Formats: sequence, structure tokens, C-alpha cells
Amino acid sequence: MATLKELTRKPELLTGGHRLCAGCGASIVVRQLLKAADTPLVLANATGCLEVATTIYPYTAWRASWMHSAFENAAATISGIEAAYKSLKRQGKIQEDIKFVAFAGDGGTYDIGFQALSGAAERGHKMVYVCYDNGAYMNTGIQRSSSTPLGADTTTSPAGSKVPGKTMHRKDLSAIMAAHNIPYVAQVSPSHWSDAVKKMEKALAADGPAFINALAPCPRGWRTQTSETIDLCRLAVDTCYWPLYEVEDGVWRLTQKPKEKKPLEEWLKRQGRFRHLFKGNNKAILDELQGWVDRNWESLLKRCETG
Ligand SMILES: Cc1ncc(C[n+]2csc(CCOP(=O)(O)OP(=O)(O)O)c2C)c(N)n1
Repeated sequence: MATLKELTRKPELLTGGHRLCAGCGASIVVRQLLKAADTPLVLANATGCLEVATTIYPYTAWRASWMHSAFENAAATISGIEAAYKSLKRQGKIQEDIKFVAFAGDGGTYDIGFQALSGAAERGHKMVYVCYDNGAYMNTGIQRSSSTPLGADTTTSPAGSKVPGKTMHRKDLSAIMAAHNIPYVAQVSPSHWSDAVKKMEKALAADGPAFINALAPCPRGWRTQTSETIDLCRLAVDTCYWPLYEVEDGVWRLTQKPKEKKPLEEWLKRQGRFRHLFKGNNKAILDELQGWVDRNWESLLKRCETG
């Protein structure tokens, strides 16, 4: 893999001047992962913060071929483009090697875009699908998604006297994508840039669909300081809330084992969306959340032992 110095010299495919918030995890994820590309790219981008804030007409912050998809079908868009490319290549009308990448938020991936993603994975398109997971429908006002953690305060799971935040746990989409038996699945965090770039290199080289789930804090939705984004990502890895692993041709491998597994509370306490859990009689939710992280971590360790 290229050194950090070499990576900084590679062109930025998402330039400055876009309107994403300061501290937005999505833009960091995109810039980091696209540094792994050495061939021309065609990108598809589902409706969501990333799309809305980077392409305010008549401007664009993208320096690659880019197509806007509806909220629900980034995977269908990119797989259609990839199929057309394959046909044109077969006919000798294109000689160039081109790679195909889709970006979408967790709402557009875990929920509304899931059937398009599952279908594209099953059909075996050679594409990389990246979910920037900020844990809610941020662009339309912080509504809960199936990626929102238990207990989080969102506008559709508002913490108050009726509900103590979201009442369900989050969906484990990375494991669901691994169950599609595609060549490559990984979880990444922008706090671990070298791990992330290496995984994107593997995803781009895979001979078939690859899925990358990237943690992407949202200061507005998480109620955090803009300067804390990378710290929060590191804590998410160190508390094992967001383990870094990959599933390559069915073999599960942990790519980062925290030296010391930190209590989840250290991560929760820093975010306004969990503030209510530390007041009143919400201790049971904190215990439930910690238990959920512990169970998932143990089962991940087992999967990584056995492959
Ligand atoms: C079919 C459809 N339903 C609803 C919407 C409205 N909508 C646009 S973006 C969005 C939320 C996007 O959430 P997510 O994918 O998590 O991305 P984020 O905004 O967090 O970056 C919604 C509900 C839409 N554009 N299309």
C-alpha cells in the first residue's frame, strides 16, 4: 500500500467547497477510500447528505464521473452502469479499465436501498458499494434508521416520558452482506485510515461485488463537537461498538484488536443523543447496550477463529 505521503499526493476526487457540515464523517470516508483507486472510476450516489451537499446545482465537488440515484437504488444504478460497461468492452468500444463505486447512507442502504443492494450482490456485479453509516436519516432531520443504536434520541424515537429513545437494537448489515457470499465485505473507520485504504484496495480488486461499511459520525445527529469526529471513531473501535474486520472469500478476519476493550459508556457519554440514558432510571438500557456489544464481540471473535 502507498505511504501516507504518497496518498496525500494523489488527486482528491471529492474536492473542498462542498456544503457538508464541519466534522461530517461522510466526506472523510469518501476522500480516504477514493485514495485507494488507481483506475478511472464511475460513481453512483444515493440521495442523502453526501449527494445533496456535494452537488448543489450548478456546482459539483466531484472529480470523477458521478451519477445521482434515487434514495433507494444506488446499487441498481451502479450495477446497470457496470453491465453496460461490460457489454461495451466486449464489443471493443471501450478499452480502458474502469471501476464502479456506489455511496449511500445507512437509510439508503440498511433500509430503503436494501433490496437493490441484495439483488446486485446476488447478480455478481463487479462493483464496490460503500455505506457511510451515521446511524440515522440525517439529511431529512435525524429520523431513526435500522442502523440507529438502541436508546438513541432521534426525531422519530424522541427520548422523553413515552419512549427512552429507540427501542430496538441496530441491524448487523455487514454480517448480512457477508451472508451473500460475495468476494469481499469489510467494516472500516476513518480513525484507522491505513486499514480503510487497504480494505478499499482489496474491494476494488475483488472479482465481483464488494461491500464496505464505514462509520461516519454526524455532529448534528449525534450531538457532538465537530472536532471530535475522529476521536469518536477511535472510541467506537476501542469499545468494540464498531469492530474492524473483513470477510474475504468467506474467511472472517479481525484487522484491529483493541489493546484494552473500553466500556461502551465512554463512547455513549460523549454524545448528546444518549444524554438521557445517564439520567433517571435508564441504567437498564445502558446495561442492555453493553451486553449487546459484548455478545456481538464474542461471536465475531469466534467467527474470526474459525473463518
Ligand atoms: C422514496 C423516497 N423516500 C424518501 C425520500 C426523502 N429522503 C431523502 S434523503 C432521506 C434520508 C437519507 O438518509 P441516509 O441514507 O441515512 O443518508 P444521510 O442523509 O444520513 O446522509 C430521505 C428520507 C426520498 N428522497 N425518496
